[in-house]
Amino acid sequence: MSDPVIITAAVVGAEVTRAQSPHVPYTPAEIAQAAVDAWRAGAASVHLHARWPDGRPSQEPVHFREIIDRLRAAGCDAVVQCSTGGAVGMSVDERLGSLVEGAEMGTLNLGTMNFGDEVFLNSRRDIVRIAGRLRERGLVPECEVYDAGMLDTLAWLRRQGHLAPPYHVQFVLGVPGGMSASARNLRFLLEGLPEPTHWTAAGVGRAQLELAALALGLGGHVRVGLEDNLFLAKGVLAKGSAELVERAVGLARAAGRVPATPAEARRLLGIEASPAVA
Ligand code: KMH
Ligand code: ZN
Repeated sequence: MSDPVIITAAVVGAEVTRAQSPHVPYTPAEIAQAAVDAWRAGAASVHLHARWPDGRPSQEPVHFREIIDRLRAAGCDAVVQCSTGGAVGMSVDERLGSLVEGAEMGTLNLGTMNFGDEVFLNSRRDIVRIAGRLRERGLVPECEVYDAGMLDTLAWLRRQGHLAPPYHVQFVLGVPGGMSASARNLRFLLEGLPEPTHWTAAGVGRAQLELAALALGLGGHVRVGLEDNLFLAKGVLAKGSAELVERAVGLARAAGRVPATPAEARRLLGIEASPAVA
């Protein structure tokens, strides 16, 4: 029997805009509602970014605090994972603003890369600093891997004692500048994972569906949502991340996998405390 599958909803990200889709949430209330809808659709975990009301990316603690307060007030007990990646061009100090009380996990991006036409900077010194902050706060790191060499950085972090098992790796494939979202690439990356690791996969753009199906078949967890993909089908915008989660739930069941509850996700990820919800 494989583990239940943790479906993570990445409901907003830092890059997609309302010019691309009217369904991209911006305000803390909209982002919280998108997270609650995704949780109702079957997501056990939510990956959060924040925005200013005009849509610019925000790592302001006050925005993250409001999103978390609102989703808990709505009875949502999903695992809350806050992005420390933020948006390209932000300083590490700014990026760390997301790690507010109520966060349970934080992302740890494992290297510098081209990100579209820009450069997403994550020096080894920065990575160690973010890993240290996650440790201080008792947050579970989700290691974001976009390219094969980042697994060597993971190995280095382990050797240096910056990360403790079990490890949790998110393969984000299909970012222009990182590895493409192919079955061959995912299989190759999986060969480089240390034990014990939980892994999950997110395909960018139209690869979201295919990579989710592949990850489900290989025993992994999946991430879907508007951060990575705005479309339900060719030319059909998803009305929100919940629709993409619903589709992932259907794929999981078809693959003989059971979507994890938030409590099961916490057990798998080693998160001890449960949040207080309304
Ligand atoms: N917005 C990307 C540059 C994360 O959340 O940690 C970084 C990102 C990764 O989205
Ligand atoms: Zn993100």
